[in-house]
Amino acid sequence: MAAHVREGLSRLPKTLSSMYFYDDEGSRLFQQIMQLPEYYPTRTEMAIFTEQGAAIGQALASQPGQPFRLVELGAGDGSKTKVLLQELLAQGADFTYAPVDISGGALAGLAQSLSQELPQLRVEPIEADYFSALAGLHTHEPKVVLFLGSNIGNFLPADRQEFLQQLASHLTPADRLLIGFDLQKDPRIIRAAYDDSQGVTAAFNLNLLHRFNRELGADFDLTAWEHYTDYDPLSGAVRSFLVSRRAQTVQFPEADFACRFAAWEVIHTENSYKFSRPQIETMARAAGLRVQHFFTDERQYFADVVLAP
Ligand code: AVI
Repeated sequence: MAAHVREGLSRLPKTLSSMYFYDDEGSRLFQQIMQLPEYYPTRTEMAIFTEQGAAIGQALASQPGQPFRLVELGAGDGSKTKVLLQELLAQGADFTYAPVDISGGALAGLAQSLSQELPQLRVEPIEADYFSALAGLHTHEPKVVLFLGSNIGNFLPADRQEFLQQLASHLTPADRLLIGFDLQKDPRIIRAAYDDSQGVTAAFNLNLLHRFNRELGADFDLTAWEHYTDYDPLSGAVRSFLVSRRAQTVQFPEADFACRFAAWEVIHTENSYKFSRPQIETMARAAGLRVQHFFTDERQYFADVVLAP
């Protein structure tokens, strides 16, 4: 982390990786974000699963009676996935759920809650990064890979394409991918989702600085920083920043590094891309995939897309 922070803050514009948001406090704040009235993606994806679970289940379990492995990349607390798991079980699908995460603690919590809520479910958690997990799956069963919650929106376009291509390279013709995409819509609705009235998203962004104070011994003065976010409908990107309210120098003793900030200079902390259907189809094609089903909500805010090689 120290090396990344030093490298990111030596660039212009200064940048920090959004992967550092998710320490214990950041994960707690993200749980709160998902409940906010302005943050529609989680609720909307959940509604798609609740209202169209039967059709989604059929699209995923494409060959009736054939056992398959349901691999979820970045499962989190699994609250949305549980709706889907319930639906598949109700349909009598024969599958093993394999949540993938680099955090053993998160996987243990998920496995524990699943054993209570869905005791009939077979669960085989995989503690690994996404591609090691896919490469290490020595099974002849077809697999269905889930990447939900518009996590794909947090990649830069080139990284996103590379990620899709890598995912596609792990799929055989019988395999399927289900990806959640947040769709382009009224720009004001999108912007409000990342600048909520209770300031939870601001706290989530500022927690990065708290984290560096805690873990790298940095001396960020939190009163001298603000959360700022914008949405650009042309690129489809929500970009989040931390803004330095005054000229200041921050020390990172453990990284043997000091960083100067001009007044109102920003640190770019996150991208959350929003997509159109034609764009999703083009991206899929470029990765050697095709869109088989496009499940969306009434307002067309979010889409869960089934892709096949
Ligand atoms: C995890 N990811 C999909 C969230 C998003 O919407 O980009 C993270 C987030 N950042 C601010 N609010 C939510």
